[in-house]
Amino acid sequence: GVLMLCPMNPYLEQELQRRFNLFRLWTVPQKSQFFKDHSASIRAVVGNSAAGADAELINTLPGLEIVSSFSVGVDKIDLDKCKEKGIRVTNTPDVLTEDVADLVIGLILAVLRRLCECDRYVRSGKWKKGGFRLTTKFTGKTVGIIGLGRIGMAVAKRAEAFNCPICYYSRREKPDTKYTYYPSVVELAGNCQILVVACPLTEETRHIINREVIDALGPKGVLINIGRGPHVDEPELVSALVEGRLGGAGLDVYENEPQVPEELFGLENVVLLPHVGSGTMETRKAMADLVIGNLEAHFLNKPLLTPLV
Ligand code: 8YV
Repeated sequence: GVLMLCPMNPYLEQELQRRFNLFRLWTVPQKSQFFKDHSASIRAVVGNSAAGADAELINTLPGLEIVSSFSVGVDKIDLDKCKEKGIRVTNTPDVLTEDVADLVIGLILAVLRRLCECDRYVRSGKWKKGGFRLTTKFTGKTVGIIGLGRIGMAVAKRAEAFNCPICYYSRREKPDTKYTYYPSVVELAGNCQILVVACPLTEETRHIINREVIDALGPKGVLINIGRGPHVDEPELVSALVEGRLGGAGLDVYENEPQVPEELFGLENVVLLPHVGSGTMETRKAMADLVIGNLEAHFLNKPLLTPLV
């Protein structure tokens, strides 16, 4: 049996249903009874950015062999516990890199050029009473990237086309890039106008955007978060934006999704997206095919396509 933890993608659901004995956890009326009846037969779990195999679920499923996540981020999975128990883990890297990097550029332009506010300006008829006020140029601004992995590199490549100097923070300096390295996030924030969070969420990167970093970025700085909500100390971000201590923000992720701090709703220098970084038809299909491909490889004793553990 394969256990899907929450609804993610109709194509994925349909293809899993076709191949396996599929259980949909969100449709189960009585979870404890369900686990009593089926725990022993469940060999695979399919989760995503919202729901993963935590220690409790892993302990409930004695026959669990593989966790295949419909996401690149695996912060909802207890990787140590999986390692310890010999449970395999796969994710969906690469196929979503371009969409997420594209969206970073979209968010930067939306914040600096006030695209959403401009659209509202036209629709509400305000244009007839006068033209839109001036905004801020993107081309040539310094872009700082936290995490120069697949997504971070794809953001850098795009920003280079806008003639932006690129700098980055990561645990270690990357030997084969020409981008400027800063050994701390505060230094990075102090030396860029646009700060992009593109690293995995771990114990070390939780609240990597704190008050000190926000102050270093300053009233002309813009924060872009396409990583995970908990990368940011959200109350600190909200108060900095409300008090004008930070120039603006483009956010795709939040600490407590789908809850978004309502203080942000009235701010025109903030663009709020509902976690759609990978949300194109093309990419979600490719992600689904990877989830299925990993499960099939596992059950056929073949090498996994994108193994993490
Ligand atoms: C979500 C993501 O997984 O890949 C990730 O880490 O956050 C997204 O792609 C997607 O919304 C499906 O839940």
